[in-house]
Amino acid sequence: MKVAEAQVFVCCPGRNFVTLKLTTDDGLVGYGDATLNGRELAVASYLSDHVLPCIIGRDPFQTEDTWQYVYRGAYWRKGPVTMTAIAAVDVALWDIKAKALNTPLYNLLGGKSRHGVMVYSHANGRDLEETADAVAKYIEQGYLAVRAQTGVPGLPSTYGVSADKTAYEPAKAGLPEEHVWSTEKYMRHVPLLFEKLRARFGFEPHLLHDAHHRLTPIQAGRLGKDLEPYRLFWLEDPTPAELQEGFGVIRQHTTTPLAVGEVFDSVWDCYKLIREQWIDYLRMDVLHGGGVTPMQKIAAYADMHHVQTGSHGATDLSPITMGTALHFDIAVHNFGIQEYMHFAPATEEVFPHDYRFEGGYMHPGESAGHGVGFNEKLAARYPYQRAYLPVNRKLDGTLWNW
Ligand code: CS2
Ligand code: MG
Repeated sequence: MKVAEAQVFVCCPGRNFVTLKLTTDDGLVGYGDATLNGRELAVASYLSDHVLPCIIGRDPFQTEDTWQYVYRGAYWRKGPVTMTAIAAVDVALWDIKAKALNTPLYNLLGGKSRHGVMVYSHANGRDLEETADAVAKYIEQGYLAVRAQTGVPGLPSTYGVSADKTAYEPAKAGLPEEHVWSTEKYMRHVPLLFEKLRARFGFEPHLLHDAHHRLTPIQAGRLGKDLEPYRLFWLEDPTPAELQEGFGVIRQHTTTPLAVGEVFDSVWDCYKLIREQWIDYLRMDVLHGGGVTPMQKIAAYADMHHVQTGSHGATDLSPITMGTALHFDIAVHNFGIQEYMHFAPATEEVFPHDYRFEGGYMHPGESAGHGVGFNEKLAARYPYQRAYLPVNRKLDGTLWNW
């Protein structure tokens, strides 16, 4: 069996996605996600112009050798564009391999280690009341875990909160929006949210929060300490992680569990965080983390250090990534939790899938492969629209982390 054809599709069913389709000489098809929010065309070109000519003719069963070939063979290693492209190839090959063996992908990753994949979804509101009502909605739907993000008095907008109570989608057509930020206002307000949520819902629901890279380590230590009475499942992206030692500072001040890694693309972004047990959950995923092949190894390294997985699963990772992640999640021993943001109806139509939500858990399907398809004809109706994530400035105009 050989890879005979490789095609890249860029479409915008609700938002932009980049999809790789590999077809073998005996007609088997594998799909990979190559979406990088705000830089989609860079990945499409990296694939089409540089990687895919080298994939034609390769044996799709050779996932390890192919991954090493496209990683080491490029000479220029790592980075979100490179690793997202590599992930698309890797996932498409795993999809083909599982289909060729007529088995769900999880059976090639160790088989089921649990009956379901616990997920969390996103509740947000412009004020504390609206946010608490949004959390209530997810709990009523059976979610065992909910992420809560709320507007901050005195700020016109903030991360994770939609302006019109629809699902939060940060990437907008046109040039980047400019948002305004105040760490002080934010840090005073967030503990009030979780005090209210615990008073209303008790301590049964898992509650999560995303600080979205906006604090310094000592500010994150302060916020983590202020949140301790509310027993968060995790405080995510408390500070940017280029300096991994910064998490050691946070760790000295709080026992609130820490999660980081959705922007990581290799183990070198987190090996100290894991080795020193400076984090509790690793947010890397099978898309921006380079595929199933590296994520199995990184998860095993994390497992040795009491670190669990907490895969990124925002709407800017396509259903192909969600489907593949669920196969990975149900098999990996040190699974923690899976993010699951609801896709737009148009996205669901373009990417038919067999995974399902039930009682707070997601379940990968039983069809061969990762269980997610791609409707090329329908996708063609949604042409790419350039979109950017916002940028963020402090009250004095300093460009800060969005
Ligand atoms: C967020 C993401 O889901 C999350 O935890 O951090 O939605 C992130 O903002 C987007 O993936 C950026 O494209
Ligand atoms: Mg996040």
